[in-house]
Amino acid sequence: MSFAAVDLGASSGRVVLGHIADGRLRTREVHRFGNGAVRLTDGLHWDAVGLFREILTGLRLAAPDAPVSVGVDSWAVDYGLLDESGGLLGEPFCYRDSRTDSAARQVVESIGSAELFARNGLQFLQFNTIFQLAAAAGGARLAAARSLLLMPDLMGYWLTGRQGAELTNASTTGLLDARTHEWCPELARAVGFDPSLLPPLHRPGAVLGKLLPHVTEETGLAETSVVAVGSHDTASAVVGVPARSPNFAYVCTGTWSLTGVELPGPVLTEEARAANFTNEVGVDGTVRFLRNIMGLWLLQESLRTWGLGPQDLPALLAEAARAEPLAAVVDAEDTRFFAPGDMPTRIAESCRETAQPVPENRGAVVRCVLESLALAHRRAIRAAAELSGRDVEVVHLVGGGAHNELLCQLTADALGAPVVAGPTEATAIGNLLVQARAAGQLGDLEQLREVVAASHDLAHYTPRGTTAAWDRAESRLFPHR
Ligand code: LFR
Repeated sequence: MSFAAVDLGASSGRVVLGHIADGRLRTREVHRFGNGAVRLTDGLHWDAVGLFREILTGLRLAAPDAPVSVGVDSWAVDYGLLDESGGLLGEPFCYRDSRTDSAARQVVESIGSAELFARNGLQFLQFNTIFQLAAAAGGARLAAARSLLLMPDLMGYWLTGRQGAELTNASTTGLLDARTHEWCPELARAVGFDPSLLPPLHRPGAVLGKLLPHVTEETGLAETSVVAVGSHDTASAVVGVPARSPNFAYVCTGTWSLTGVELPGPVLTEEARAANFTNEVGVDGTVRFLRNIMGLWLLQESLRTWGLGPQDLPALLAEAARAEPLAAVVDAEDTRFFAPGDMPTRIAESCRETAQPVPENRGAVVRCVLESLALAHRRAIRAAAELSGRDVEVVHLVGGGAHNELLCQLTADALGAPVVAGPTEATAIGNLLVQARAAGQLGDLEQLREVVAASHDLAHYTPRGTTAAWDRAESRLFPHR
């Protein structure tokens, strides 16, 4: 019995087939495609229709294996608005669009950050859906809208004709109650948004429905259902962490580094709010207590600034490995790095402001980026452990960064703790395993993770030396904390 995972990332998407055999998950990528935001006259957008076309292409390529189900995950918070006939009201905005710059602060000032955190449990990120809606309030599109669908739910709607909101992704909107996991109509109204536009919630594992006839015709898939997975990519990625005990932290790498621990319930203390931690809902009602760290976006945008591509990365990483250790580090949670643009210049500015030497060449910039990420991973993991009371014995680094040996080693060094790297495709794997379970093949999360551990070669990194140099680098960068 095979399953198809559609995993949409901010810089690429893929369709992956998987099936369970002898307690292992065998996967095969059938389609990979590029993705990226496009600037139009009114701001930064995603090409939602283009993404759907790529999904259809991927499903057509998957058809010979006749997957019993398809599950879709993507990055969080972004949405499409539908009119009363179900038509899309304009291309969805990308969360990096600057229209939320001031709207987010205004909402926090009017509701109060303590009140907001007490209700939705989220870290302040200026792009949370609630702030995007505040920025859109009063506009023509919202006035014409009859429903709001998050990106994977929009793709699910186009596949099946059914509208709904999958819970893990709904938890990133800022409109979900962190305790009851129900929509908060009062928060929606507070930002001028009509809560009746929010579709009914469903959980990972729910069957959404069969493919629409024209989708069947287009793809050649006849009996396939669409099944809800952890449709927030980070929720699926954490399912795909090969942890063997509860005492682990994770770093889900990609455009972002989502860094924290998995808990049975939210931590809604004042300390957690002040430390800007988030409580996102995971598969099986778990909570991801984490912070968003800028991640490999810093590297991707540096490459773009230099006119280089992914094929140039190995040479740059080799230069970075030879560069002077801990010459300069920047704060990888600093919002100056959020918008697309010239990262090497922003890094240089940050180094000057903190009285550190400016990296002199590309290898030194890459070294600075990776060490800054490693330091940010350490700070988030230590804070997560302290604020939640969870012991952390091992750090699992999953996603695209697991290929980056220098990043993995530096993370182990900074923390003085072992790092287990892999799988790189944790998100697609988590997506597939939840579908396999919906088909009756697997049990609890622990069992899902046993399958991951049994199916993938993992790389183990042990810390080199003491953390003294990292302690010095941290106090140089954050002298008052
Ligand atoms: C990772 C991710 C993060 C979310 C960010 C924006 O791909 O989903 O979890 O904070 O993208 O949606």
